[in-house]
Formats: sequence, C-alpha cells, structure tokens
Amino acid sequence: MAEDCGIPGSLLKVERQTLYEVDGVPMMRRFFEYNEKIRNFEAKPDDVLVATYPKAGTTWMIEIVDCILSGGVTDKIRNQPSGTRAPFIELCKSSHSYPGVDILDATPSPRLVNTHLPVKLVPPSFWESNCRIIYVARNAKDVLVSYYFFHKLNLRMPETGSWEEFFESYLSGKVAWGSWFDHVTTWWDIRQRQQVLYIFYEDIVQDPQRVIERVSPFLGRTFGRTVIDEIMKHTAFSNMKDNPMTNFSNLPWFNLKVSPFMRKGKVGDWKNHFTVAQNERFEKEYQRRMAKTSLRFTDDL
Ligand code: PPS
Repeated sequence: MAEDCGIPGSLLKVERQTLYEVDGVPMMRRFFEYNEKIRNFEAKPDDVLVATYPKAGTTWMIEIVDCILSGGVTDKIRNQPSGTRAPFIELCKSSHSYPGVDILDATPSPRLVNTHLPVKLVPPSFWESNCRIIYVARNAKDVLVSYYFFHKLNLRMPETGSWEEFFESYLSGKVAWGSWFDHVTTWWDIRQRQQVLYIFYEDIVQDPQRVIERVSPFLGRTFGRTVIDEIMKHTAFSNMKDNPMTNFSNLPWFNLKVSPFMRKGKVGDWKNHFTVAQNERFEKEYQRRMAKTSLRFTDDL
C-alpha cells in the first residue's frame, strides 16, 4: 500500500515491498529483477568492499574506511553523503530503477563498495579479483531490534507486522537479505580463503582506536595519533547522528519521526525490548543454529 513519506508537504508516495527469493534468500523485488546484472558486475583488485548483514554497523565502517583511504577527514567526506561515496551494489531507485552496479561502473577507482549480500549472492568477480573486504558483524539480538525500527522508518521495507511477528520472521530468516545466522557464519568461514577482515561492531564500540589501527594496515595505511584522533572524532556516534552526510536525513522515504537512522548505537539495547520468554526462545534457537561454528559474539558490555 502506498504511504505518505512523512515529510510535510511532500507529494512522494512510496510502497512497502514484498520479498522474492533469490537462491533461497528473501530479497527486495528490484534485486530479484536485476540479479543477473548484479551477478555479472566486474569488481577490480583495488576495490574495497564493506560487507555486512543489515544494521551491523555498515554506515559506521564506511565512514571509518573512507577516512582511512583518504588519509583523514577530507572535504569530500564532509560534504558528500555516505551513499554516494560508497555505492551500494544492490541499491535500486524505485521510480527510475537502476541497480547500484550501474553507479559503480561509473565510479572512478579506487572504489569503496557497500553490500549486504550473503556470500552466495556476492558477484563472483569479487572473489576472482581478490580485492580487500571488510566484514562487520553485530550480535543477533541488537541487529533484530535495530532492523525492526529500520523497517518502521524506511517506508520501502516490507511490512513488519507486530514486534512479536517480526521477531519470528527474523529468527526464521524470512526477512530481507535472509538469515542472520547464515550470513555471519558463511562470511566467517570464507574469511581465510579471501582477503576478508572480520570485525565486530561490539569491538568498535569498546575500542574504536584499536579497530582503526587494525583496519588501516589491512588497507595499506598507517597513521599517527593526530589523524587517528580526527577519524575517531568524526566517526563518533554523536557526530554521525548530527551529520547530514551520515544520518540519512536527506532520504524522503525515511520517516525519521518514527525512529532516527542513528538510533542508539549501543550494545545490549535488546534488553529493553525482549521479554524473558522471547530471550529464552531466542537463546534456544541461537544455540541450535550456532552449534557448529567457532564464531562467538558479545551481546552485552
Ligand atoms: S544499514 O541500514 O543496514 O546500512 O544500517 P547500518 O549502518 O548497518 O547499521 C545502523 C546501526 O548502526 C548504528 N551506528 C553506530 N553505532 C555506534 N557508533 C556509530 N558511529 C554508529 N553509526 C551507526 C546505528 O545507530 C544503528 O544501530 P541502532 O542500534 O539502531 O542504533
């Protein structure tokens, strides 16, 4: 159903989408339509890919990586929206549909690329080019809460139903980009075969400097104290929340009155939303799904 986008006086009407399966993964309709084109995208060896499950800290890592690649906080970083500095592979503008790969094809190298794709849907050229990939993972419970509010604010995401219904959809992987469990574990497994630096959101919250000092050499850069301090200041939650280049206040189909995109930026917010029974149910499913992996998360600091 078409909905007013929430901006007073705006004539823009947007529609909540339904999901279509691609190789068993529920995806937005446009991805389904452009799947072949996206699969054939040509990655280059000097591309840097930031890959995440939705709500794991994509925007944060893009800002950190862009600062590292640029040698600090440049005018471009200050003045261009995050989405244009790091095009999203599977983006499709809904009115004049074109996939993010068209934008990337027109972007000069070295390119910073953003994706939420699970391993099996990543264009094969990324593996062939052996470009550097930074994967950010965040604990399943905080992602669930963040994703729920994101569905509410982004009027192009599918209907969530009630909190209880969304909780079940997420646990069973029936949400856009599929199962959190499959996503984080398959990226974990592939990290040793490819140039994948696997970073945890919780580690960035706890010690951003340490993370910057890990990511920089991975990207072939080293910095002194002044630049690292500048990057840490620029990418702090309060600054990114107030920065129109990172807070998505420029997208008319984001109704930020429902929830800000930069919502809380915390570890453990799930405790304000899960009932005791939901936590028990979640834990049971979590143990079952994560039994065979060495991947471990922190959901409280
Ligand atoms: S998206 O829509 O999938 O690209 O969203 P994504 O950027 O991956 O995740 C959004 C969540 O990341 C939080 N965030 C941050 N936390 C701490 N510090 C900084 N600088 C920061 N930037 C973004 C953002 O607030 C969302 O999490 P929640 O829990 O909803 O606040």
